[in-house]
Amino acid sequence: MLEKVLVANRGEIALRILRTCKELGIKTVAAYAKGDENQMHVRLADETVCIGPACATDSYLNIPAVISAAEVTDTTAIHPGYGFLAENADFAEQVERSGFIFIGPRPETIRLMGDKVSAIRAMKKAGIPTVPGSNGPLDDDSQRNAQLAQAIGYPVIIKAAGGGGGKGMRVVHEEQALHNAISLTKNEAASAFGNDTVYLEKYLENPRHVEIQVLADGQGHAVHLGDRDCSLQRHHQKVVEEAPAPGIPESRRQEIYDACVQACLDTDYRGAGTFEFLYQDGKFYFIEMNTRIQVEHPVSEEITGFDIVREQLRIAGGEPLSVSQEDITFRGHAIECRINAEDPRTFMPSPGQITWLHMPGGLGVRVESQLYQGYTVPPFYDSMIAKLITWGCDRDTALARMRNALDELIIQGIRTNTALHQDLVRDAEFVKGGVSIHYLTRKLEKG
Ligand code: MV4
Repeated sequence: MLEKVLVANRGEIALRILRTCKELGIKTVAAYAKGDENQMHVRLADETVCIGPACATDSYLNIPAVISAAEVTDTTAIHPGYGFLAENADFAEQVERSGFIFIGPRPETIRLMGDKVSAIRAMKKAGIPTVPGSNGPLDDDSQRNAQLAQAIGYPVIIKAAGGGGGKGMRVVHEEQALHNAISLTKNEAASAFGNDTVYLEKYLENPRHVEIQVLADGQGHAVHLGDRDCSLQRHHQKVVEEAPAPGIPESRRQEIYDACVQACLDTDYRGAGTFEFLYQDGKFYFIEMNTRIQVEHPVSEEITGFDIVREQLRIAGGEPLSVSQEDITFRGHAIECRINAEDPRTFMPSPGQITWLHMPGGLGVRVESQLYQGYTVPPFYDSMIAKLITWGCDRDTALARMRNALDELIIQGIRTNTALHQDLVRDAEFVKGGVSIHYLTRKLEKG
């Protein structure tokens, strides 16, 4: 087992990682930015190191600062959490070259998946269903590109290989607009990602976002922890997630699970990972792979009773997977609501001090949050301040418990999106299950 883990993150995920380390008897180091001295995980860590000013570029994103913190504390391994340096292949490489263990996939894997063109190629080769498309970079031959788009059929979508998570994409409805869309996306991609490679896919007009959680040890073993539906999102920010995805036929589900596990084995994947799919008309289409622990991992933990962070730490320590697929059983349904410090009308961040706080509780209710009464939400980081997760033996029970949990939640002093969640868990279409990625945006447009 790892002796000492440095947590290179903040907020709820830093606390989540710290808790499992403590549970396993692993010593902890909190690498924190100025202003985060009073974060709960910093108070609870065995050692703390300030890695720079509040601005993330100079602290949580500062590779030399994080590695220096590991050096001065004689850390064994570094957990990057999500966001910040979690999917930075150069960081993972430098961590390893400095003699520390990076808790995550091998740097080559992070690099492979970071380039969406190479990720799609690798997954297609491993037998994962992908979206019909260019299966590679587009060149400057506008006649060839027009032929390709024609063959695939409009609408098509132009995506940047260096993008992901909604950045660097453009939908094209007709040949007339194609050439210009490619040029514009190329230019944007060059300045945003330093890589002007773009590719083309059939644009799926009304899909759901369904993803598969996997764990692999890089020693010939891989398992899946089922799927999650993350279709309720706004501006590419997920708002509600649930597991399992409602209404997917069992046979389809099993096919895609098997394909994902096989792809992990084929690519010698190591660590926790997520295969992102679009799901439309009963079919799965791979779009991206995430090589990190994700915000929504608790819903998979709730339906399996399996600690994903614990397994990440074990894998990083060189141990084989602690379970085989038959040991993982699925029970009930889990839902997660992301509570953000934001204005309910404008969605602008709402930092400030929390003057009154009451967290919900009860059977099947889990709260993942760094908050406490008197906590000040700084303006420098992501506005997510809590995750409310409920479990029930079926979806209706999980939903009923979420209604209660949201009604019990009190956060005063700042504005939050709690009322939006209270509305969503009573929304007839959402309650039915299986809404598309456009549902929330359209609902908000209607007012
Ligand atoms: C798509 C798509 C439709 N067709 N690709 C957006 C984020 C990035 N991960 C991929 N995205 C999309 N790719 C094809 N071929 C629609 C989206 C998309 C989306 C995907 C998942 C969750 C929310 C979304 C919101 C808008 C667009």
